[in-house]
Amino acid sequence: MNAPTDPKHLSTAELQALDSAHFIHPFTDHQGLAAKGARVITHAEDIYVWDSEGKKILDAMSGLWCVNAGYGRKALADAAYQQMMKLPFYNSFFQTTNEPAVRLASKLASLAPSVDGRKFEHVFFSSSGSESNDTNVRMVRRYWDLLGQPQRKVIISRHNAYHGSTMAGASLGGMSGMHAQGDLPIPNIVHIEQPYYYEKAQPGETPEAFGVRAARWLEEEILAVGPEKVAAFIAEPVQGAGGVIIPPATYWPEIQRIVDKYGILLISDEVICAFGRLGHWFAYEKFGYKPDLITFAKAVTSGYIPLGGVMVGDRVAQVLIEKGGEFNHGYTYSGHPVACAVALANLEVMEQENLPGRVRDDIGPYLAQRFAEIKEHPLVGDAETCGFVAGLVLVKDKATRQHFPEELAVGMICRGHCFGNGLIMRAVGDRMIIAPPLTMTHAQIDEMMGLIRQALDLTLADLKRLGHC
Ligand code: PXG
Repeated sequence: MNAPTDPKHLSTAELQALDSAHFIHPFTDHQGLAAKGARVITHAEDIYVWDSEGKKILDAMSGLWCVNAGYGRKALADAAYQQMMKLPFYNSFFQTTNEPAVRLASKLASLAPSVDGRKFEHVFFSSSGSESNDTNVRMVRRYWDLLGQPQRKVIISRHNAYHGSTMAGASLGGMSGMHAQGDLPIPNIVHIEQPYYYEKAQPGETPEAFGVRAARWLEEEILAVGPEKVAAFIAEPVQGAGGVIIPPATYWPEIQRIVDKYGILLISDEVICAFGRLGHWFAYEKFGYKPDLITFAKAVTSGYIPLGGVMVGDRVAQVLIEKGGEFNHGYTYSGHPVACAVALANLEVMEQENLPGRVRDDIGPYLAQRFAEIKEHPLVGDAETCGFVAGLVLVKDKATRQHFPEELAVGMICRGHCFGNGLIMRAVGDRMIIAPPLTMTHAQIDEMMGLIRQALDLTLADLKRLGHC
């Protein structure tokens, strides 16, 4: 496209034309998007974003599971500005360090509680969740090599898990659509079924019984692979991008029993679930299990600047540090001073406003109560929350749990009505999901629930018109 006449003032149409001419978006059908033009988001405040046409939208997805402290936080912008003026960048290779990275590592260590004497005193920094999970694969393999068990290479994950989009991240993830493009997974990564009670339980099976049965799929897989070859199990505490799949209470304790029995490492991918999302700084606290490695990213800075990393538990840290010598792994931006300064400011805001505690004791229970009400809607088969994430499933028949035909893409119909009404809610197949900022008031939760109900009513009206209800 020709350069715009006034490059300082681009209209929506000009931005959309430049966008489709030059910007390849993640997970996007480029031609399809070019035909209609991308929505241009221009600014944000509190829990709302605005598009270039002036439309105000309630962002019930916190950007992309990131903006836990809400938009418009001056303290975070100030921290970035001051750090950029003082030291915008220096690397942490070659025996150097910087103050924000040191302070952040020690802050994160202080926020991660020890379980049964197992501590998290070390942090490895990256810039994203995907990179962090690549680091996990490297670290896990290094750990077993150093212990003289190099045959332990296999990492077990779950179908429909999301662990990122790099070669290792997408391989650890269990998204068949991603595996189909690019000859994935890479070797030595296998997947078991997810603990999705609504879909996978047998008739009459209680959530408690299902939770134990689902966890035992891990034991079956360990035995099938050969226990001496298994290096680690990786899982999200609550599956996020897979549709907010909340495991029954019995699932994690049984997983812990199994990983302990076979001595394999446990990786808790908390890219979505950490930093208050489930009412705790880290999600393993909520479920009471004992990970060896914890992946984090997104809300560590509330998404204001890219930062990720791995909390390295004692078990792995001791081997890497005491036996390891040089670990030939790291990123240019590991311990980036500006990103770390923003993370420190973000964690301070979260602490001052007690956002994890608010989720646990106040807005989490309130959201649960409001979501329970939405279960009565004729389209909603099930609706559940965990802390400040929530999901509901759209069904044709509540009694038989019958789904709508896949080609109808009912989730996309509902998502369209959400956008139309000024609400950002994600559709994952037939599941509609939210992960709003942790700053929401009760009144804002009510506003959001009103918009969700409106979108469900409009979806139902469409389905009736199309003869599906
Ligand atoms: N692990 C988990 C659990 C995630 O949710 C990643 C790793 C990868 O993080 P990066 O920073 O590399 O993207 C994620 C990311 C969605 C969606 O559609 C979710 C994510 C990313 C993009 C889209 O819900 N989660």
